[in-house]
Amino acid sequence: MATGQLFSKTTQALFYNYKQLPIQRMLDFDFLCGRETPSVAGIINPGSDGFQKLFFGQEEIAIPVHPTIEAACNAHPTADVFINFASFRSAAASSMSALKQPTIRVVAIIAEGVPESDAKQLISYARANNKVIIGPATVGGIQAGAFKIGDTAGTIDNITQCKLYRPGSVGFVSKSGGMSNEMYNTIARVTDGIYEGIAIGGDVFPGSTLSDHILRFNNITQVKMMVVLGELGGKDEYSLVEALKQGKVQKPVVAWVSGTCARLFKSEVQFGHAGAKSGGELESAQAKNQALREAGAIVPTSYEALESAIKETFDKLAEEGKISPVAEITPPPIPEDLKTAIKSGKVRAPTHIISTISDDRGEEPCYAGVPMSTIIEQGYGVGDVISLLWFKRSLPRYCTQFIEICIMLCADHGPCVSGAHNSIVTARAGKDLVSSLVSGLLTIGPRFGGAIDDAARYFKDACDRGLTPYEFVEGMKKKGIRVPGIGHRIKSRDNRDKRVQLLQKYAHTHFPSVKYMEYAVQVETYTLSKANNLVMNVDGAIGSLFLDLLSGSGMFTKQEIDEIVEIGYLNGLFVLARSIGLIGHTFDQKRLKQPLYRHPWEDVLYTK
Ligand code: Q5B
Repeated sequence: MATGQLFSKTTQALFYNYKQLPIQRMLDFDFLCGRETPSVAGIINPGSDGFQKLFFGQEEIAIPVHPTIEAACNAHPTADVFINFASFRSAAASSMSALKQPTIRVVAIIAEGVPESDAKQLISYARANNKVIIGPATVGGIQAGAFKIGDTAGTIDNITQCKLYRPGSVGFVSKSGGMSNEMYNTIARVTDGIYEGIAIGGDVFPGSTLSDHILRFNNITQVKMMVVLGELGGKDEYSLVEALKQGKVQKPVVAWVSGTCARLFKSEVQFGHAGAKSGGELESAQAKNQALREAGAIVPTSYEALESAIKETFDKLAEEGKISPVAEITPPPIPEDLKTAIKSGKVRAPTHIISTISDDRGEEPCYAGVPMSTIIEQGYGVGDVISLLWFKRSLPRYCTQFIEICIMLCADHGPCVSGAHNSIVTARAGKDLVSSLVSGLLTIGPRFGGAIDDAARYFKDACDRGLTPYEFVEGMKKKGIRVPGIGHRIKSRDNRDKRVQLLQKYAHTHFPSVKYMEYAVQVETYTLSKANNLVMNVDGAIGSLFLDLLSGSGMFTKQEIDEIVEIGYLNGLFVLARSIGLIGHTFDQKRLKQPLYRHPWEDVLYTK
């Protein structure tokens, strides 16, 4: 790299602490400048690794994420700039660790409020080891057309307006980051633009000083003139005064120290930056402006006159032929983010998902339009929530209570049924809760617990068509289909399923009509004439009674009932209910510290 240069068009940085916006702004700047490689080589996000997807022009790129500074430096040995977005609490430690890496040459510290004692240690280490610190309390810096630190120069629109996508002839250094944005604009208006701009930060002890950068600019051939924006407080400007007096700076320097208004206040005023307070006459803006003027800098009489001073200096250099006109280029347009384009109404994009049951975008989630606070304040139960999320409406209390009864009655049926057995075996194999639960749920189907929908379908069809139980059952037999909702492994005519009886009793008391359930009872009477265990089971009771709920409540149209039966909502009741029991069995096995289950040989018929 040429003498004095901090950056070039191939400089790459490591970015400490993942901050999507400033990194994306750096990459957008790269694209604007026609860089071939992204200026961010890697991200350090303490404790995590992987990749972060960002845009480089229109292309998405994956930037590696590293858990430590050392790992990032090892992985990217040519990245020599460290951009530190750590908080003021950890900025000093991480900056010191970066300075100690042999590959790191420049460290930019963005955080404001870094303890002064820490800043002093960083400065002395950097000076002793020939490294450069920009900051703390800085926005960073920019080499036009080449490399930019974080948020320097703001939005892409501002960067384009200030022509920062290509180098000009002015070296600029200021204390304030905010004012540097303003000055990029001013300089672009009256000169051929910035070559390099640095904000050293407003702390009392900046990592590098105004004169450090002016002396550096003096050695950069492309820089033809310098602009300095100091501020009241501290003595930093005096080192520049010394350098000017000693003849170390050969190029014109236009300077202004802001804060001349401080004298209008009766007492000492602390301006925005930690270092921006006049500690005495020597540190006043007036004294520093005067000293700079006397040392040979071009110092206007007011901030307003700064722009013309810069213009006059530039025009003079141009007249003398010391500045040749910069070839103007049109930078490529940065593709707009979809979100921004949608917001501005420029484009529309199709959605990929449609949802009608809940919405979490507002102040509180809503189930079918009912806010969570209403659900709680008005004492809704699980049955009401199921009504809202499954049926998209509030059902009368007798219906939601029926739903809750179904859930309670089907929550468990002992450890020997298929689902519980599977969950128990899975839990004993050392699997986690979700695996154990799911292995039990997977047994729910046409034989076990999952016959509710089919029971509703077949009972509805047969009842609506006016088939006699004989015609219905024998018709099913001819087709080789077992009547869903009929039959049980342990229940029988003399050992009825209590759950079925409880459901029937509830419906008789609360439902306006139990037409489908009565039809199912007639079917059961017929099947019991064939075999003792062909009783109505819990699936049959829920299936037939839910048909009565749907048609008797007056809350559903005929079409909606057909759709519910066709889609098959009702097995959901068994799945939901039995999850409670399967979770219980899983916890039970784990609590009992049960070992791996192995089925006994004696219980298997080995045959050929
Ligand atoms: N046969 C449930 O059968 C079971 C017949 C039938 C006409 C029928 C069987 C069945 C329909 C599906 C159903 C839900 C497999 C059950 C549940 C939850 C549970 C479970 C728990 C809980 C039982 C003997 C003879 C054969 C068959 C005939 C049987 N069922 N005919 N329609 N429905 N039902 N499932 O005892 O001439 O000898 O060939 O599939 O509703 O899952 O507690 O355990 O809460 O966890 O194994 O309550 O009924 O009888 O298969 O030996 O058949 O009866 O055709 O006739 P079994 P099988 P044949 S509730």
